[in-house]
Amino acid sequence: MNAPLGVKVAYLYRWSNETGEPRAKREGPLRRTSQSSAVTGLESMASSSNLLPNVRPAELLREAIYRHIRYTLVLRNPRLLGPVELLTPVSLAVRDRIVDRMIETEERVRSKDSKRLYYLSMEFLMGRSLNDNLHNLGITELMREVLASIGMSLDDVLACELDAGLGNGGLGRLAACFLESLATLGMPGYGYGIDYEYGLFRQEINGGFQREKPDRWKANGTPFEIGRPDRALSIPLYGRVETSRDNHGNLRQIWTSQKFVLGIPSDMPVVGWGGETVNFLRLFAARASEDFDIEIFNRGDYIRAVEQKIGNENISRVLYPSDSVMSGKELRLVQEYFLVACAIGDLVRRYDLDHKGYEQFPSKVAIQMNDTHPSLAVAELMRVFIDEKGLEWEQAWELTQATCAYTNHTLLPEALERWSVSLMERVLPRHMQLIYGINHQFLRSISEYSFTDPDLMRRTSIIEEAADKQVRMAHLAIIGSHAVNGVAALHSELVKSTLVPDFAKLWPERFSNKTNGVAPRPWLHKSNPGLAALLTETIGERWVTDLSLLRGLQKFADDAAFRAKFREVKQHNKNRLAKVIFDQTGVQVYTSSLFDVQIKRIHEYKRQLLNVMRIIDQYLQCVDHGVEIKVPRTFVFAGKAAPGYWAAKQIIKLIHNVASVVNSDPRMKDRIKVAFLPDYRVSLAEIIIPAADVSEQISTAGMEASGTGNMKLSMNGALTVGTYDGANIEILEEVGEENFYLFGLRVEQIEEMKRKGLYNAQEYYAKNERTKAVMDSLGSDRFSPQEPGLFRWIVDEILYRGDRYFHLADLPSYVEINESVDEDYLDQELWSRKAAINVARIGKFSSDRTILEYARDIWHIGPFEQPWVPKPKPEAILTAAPPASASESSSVVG
Ligand code: 26W
Repeated sequence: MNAPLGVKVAYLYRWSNETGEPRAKREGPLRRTSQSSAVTGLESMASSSNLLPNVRPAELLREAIYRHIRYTLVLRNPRLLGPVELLTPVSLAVRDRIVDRMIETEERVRSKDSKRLYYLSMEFLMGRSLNDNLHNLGITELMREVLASIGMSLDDVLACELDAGLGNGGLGRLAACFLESLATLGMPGYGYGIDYEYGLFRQEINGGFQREKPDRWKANGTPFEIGRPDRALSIPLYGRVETSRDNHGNLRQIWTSQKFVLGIPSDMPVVGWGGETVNFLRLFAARASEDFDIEIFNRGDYIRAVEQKIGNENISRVLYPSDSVMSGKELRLVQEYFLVACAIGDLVRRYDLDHKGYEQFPSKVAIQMNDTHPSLAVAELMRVFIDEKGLEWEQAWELTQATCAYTNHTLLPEALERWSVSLMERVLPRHMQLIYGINHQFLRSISEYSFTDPDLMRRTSIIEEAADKQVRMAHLAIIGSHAVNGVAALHSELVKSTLVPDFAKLWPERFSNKTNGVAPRPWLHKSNPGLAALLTETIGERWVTDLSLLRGLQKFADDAAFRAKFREVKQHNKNRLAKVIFDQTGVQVYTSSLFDVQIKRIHEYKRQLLNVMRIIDQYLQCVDHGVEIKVPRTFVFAGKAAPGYWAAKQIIKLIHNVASVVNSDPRMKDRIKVAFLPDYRVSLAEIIIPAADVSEQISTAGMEASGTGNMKLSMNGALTVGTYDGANIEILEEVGEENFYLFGLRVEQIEEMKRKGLYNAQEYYAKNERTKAVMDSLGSDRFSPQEPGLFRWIVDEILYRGDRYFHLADLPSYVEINESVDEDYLDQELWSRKAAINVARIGKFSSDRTILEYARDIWHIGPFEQPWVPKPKPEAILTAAPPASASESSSVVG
């Protein structure tokens, strides 16, 4: 170390105390403008003042790392540490800077008494934190330099961080992008979730079959999780409800004899671009409480009592790995309630810190429910208001409804949550009672319509009257919310027209669309540095926080020099992916081939099978009919199948079998390669997406609510081959038909065929030679010579069992559109023009835009326009001091 640390720290403190008041108060508005920016202020101080003589940011950072090596890890020689060991001290050095800003952000919000948004979700797919945080603080290169000075590569350290894969797919990653946008926009928005010990399983491939392994994501430490045991909550479960009278003689319901489990929060900081705002994701872990089951203890059965405790810590053990079929398992219901009770307990406590009474609650708190998984929030808020705060039903209901909002992410009937009434009565007796109350009040309110529509009450009731009565969670969420939205224009229409038409008619003003988006910092600026640099060089840097500015690129699509650079960037990214493919799968691909990418969960409705059929078709055309393949392609697949989803797992096996036949057939002259990259996750997506030429978005129309991978790929210069579904439609509208490869049936056609029973797969089979050949190859073991009959089920499913996903109806148009892709790709100038136009016109799909719409229409949280955030300056990040007022309060981050 160069100089005694204490000296420099003293400098920093003195410097920050100069004005004697917190920065927030000096600056006024929640969002600082670039003129009044504290960062700018700090910058000028750092450069012009002599308060920090000779202290370079790199030295400060190195010292911070050394300090953690010594005092956190208790190790002596930094040069002897490997990348895994360095991950923690490096992260902690960055975290210290972030914590200052987190405290400052909280002070700012509290001093302004701003309305806060709480985003409740069972899933947050955060990926790796260190890289994201360095990036948004603008100190990645600085860190690279610092680590190089001790002989370490930053990339090696970054690669040691295990992804926080606390989600299944689209819904979980959307939540992560939303948090990033909220922080970048300077909005007080916080994520609340579960601190799963195991995230989504790790996928290994064995003989072409998926094997699930536990995801020990915490194994290398989680330095960005800041434990807050002092904020623990006690969560009641089970027990029974008794009726008694209170002091005023009123009837009160008392939930009693419950068991208790503790919810222990940890905060993951969420750093906005430039580091001005640092929000947090608060994750709760379940811990046994002293008095979980007091009765067993009282009976003196100590060992059993401890065993029970261990059992209760299972609540936050593992993420449920299905994103399509609800499990109906008691543990999942308990998890959902655990999240909701922790979140509501915590956010009400935070509200209580600064407010008296609850009249203002909805003007200070917004709760967004990410699908129905946290929809018990409606009942829990009612319980807290009535049972704990003593409010009357009517007022509690008004406040609850004005606070909550619900986003729907799927129309698939098997994914809609229903819980059996008997299970809910046992686990959550008080909530069941409240749900009956809510339902009763709702049904009474619509009773006037029963004269004209006697069936209306049965259809809309929260309780489904079946042999085993069920609670329909979507109905609870809709009735308990003031706003309900879908995630793409088509999807939001389908929510109204097919999912809940009765509610849409009752309350048309409650329904809206909020088309998804993705965060451009992680998904473009960070993960595609080559393209980012080209964009900045061409149109300036402001696109990073205002993606609509990418339009300025449009005229450069006609500039041959620009296109050449654009192609060069893509080539570089393809070379990098080719190495990863080889390392992970042993498949050698040609970097000059077209990279055709389908990366997403494996699902029949997403139709990976359609993609495979097309590959088989090309293969058969080539080897059986001598048709020349004009454009060499590399087909890249990645994605996990839910462990209990047999067909999806078989599709993974099929991809592998087709890959091994096609990749090794000399007649193909290496023109087609197929690779399945195992263990799809955020950090792998960051490598695949920048390298894609073609993005496969080929779901059966009406089934993909939105899609977000489609946006990421297009944003990175891939052209979409897609159906008229989800957000594909809006991407098509933005980029223009001539820059999008559209094929397949539309929703109305699918609906009509379903209604009239018109879809006959056997007809498609009989009338199309190539379709027939593909199906026959699947039935004939051509792709399973060692495993006879392996893929016969596909033929049965598609030809004889009605195929809900209309594969054969869309196969010919899919094959045909791919011929246009080939033709266009042969003309590289034409192709890169189209790809560049895609990037230029993709601005709508920034999650900043999405968040601004939620803020304006649903949450009523400012700012309502996107501010410009200046590029972060390392000096400011490294030399910023803790806020002067930090010592005044012991609990600044509440
Ligand atoms: C209860 C089991 C379960 C778990 C997760 C059912 C359903 C889900 C999610 C709602 C599935 C999901 O991730 N849906 C995806 O949400 C994305 C974000 O809005 C959309 O882009 C995808 O189209 C949609 O499939």
